[in-house]
Amino acid sequence: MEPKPIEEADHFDDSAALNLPHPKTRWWLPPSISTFGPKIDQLFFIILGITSVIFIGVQVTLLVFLFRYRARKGVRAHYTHGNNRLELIWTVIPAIILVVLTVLSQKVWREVRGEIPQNAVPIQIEAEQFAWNVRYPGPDAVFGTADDVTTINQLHIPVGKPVRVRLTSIGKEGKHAVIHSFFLPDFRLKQDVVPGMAIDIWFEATRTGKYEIACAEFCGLGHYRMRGFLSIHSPEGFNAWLKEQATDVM
Ligand SMILES: [Cu+2]
Repeated sequence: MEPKPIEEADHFDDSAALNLPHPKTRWWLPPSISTFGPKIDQLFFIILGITSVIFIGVQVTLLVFLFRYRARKGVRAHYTHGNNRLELIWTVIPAIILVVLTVLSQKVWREVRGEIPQNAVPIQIEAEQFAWNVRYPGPDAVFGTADDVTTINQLHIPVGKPVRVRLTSIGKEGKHAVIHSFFLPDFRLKQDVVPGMAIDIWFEATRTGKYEIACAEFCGLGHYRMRGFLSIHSPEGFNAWLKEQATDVM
């Protein structure tokens, strides 16, 4: 099922169905719902196009040569020193393609991994074996105080606003701090969570709905159940949710 666009789903309700890949299209990419997702997809399609053309060209040439230069009675093998012009062509063209891809990728990379927007909503996520501990600073806007809002495996964010997530890995109750990977397939975003490091990422949703968070790094026997949920609200819905959570804390 196509996830509902913002216009139709601006009043997010918590019982909204999880957006899972449609059985018929699940072999392909899920629709992208982040601001930078379409740019990453575009790069992917450009690279897929170039490599497909080259792959087919190489395979066809291979077959033609296999047939044309097969062993035949009375025909001696021909020794060649190579062809400088051909070699120059098949060196320069890939070099140009790589430079173009580098420039295109760098532009997207800078957006995704560069400076985090100043107005981003701050959130902290501590990954443990085998859950995502989500923390909001609460009404005082300071992390680590009594009014912090915390959830387990439930990340709530507003649509159309950048969100900054600080990722850390913790070992609780005798469990190990290990490497996890915070993966939002629908956002085209994946970031390793490394013990001893605090890694900031950011993203902005372009539509509301409920999506999955996966741990994409094998982190122990319970790795398969390290699944979280991302609920994308309208900005008003998000504030209402946050307020509700904050009063629960008090
Ligand atoms: Cu994990």
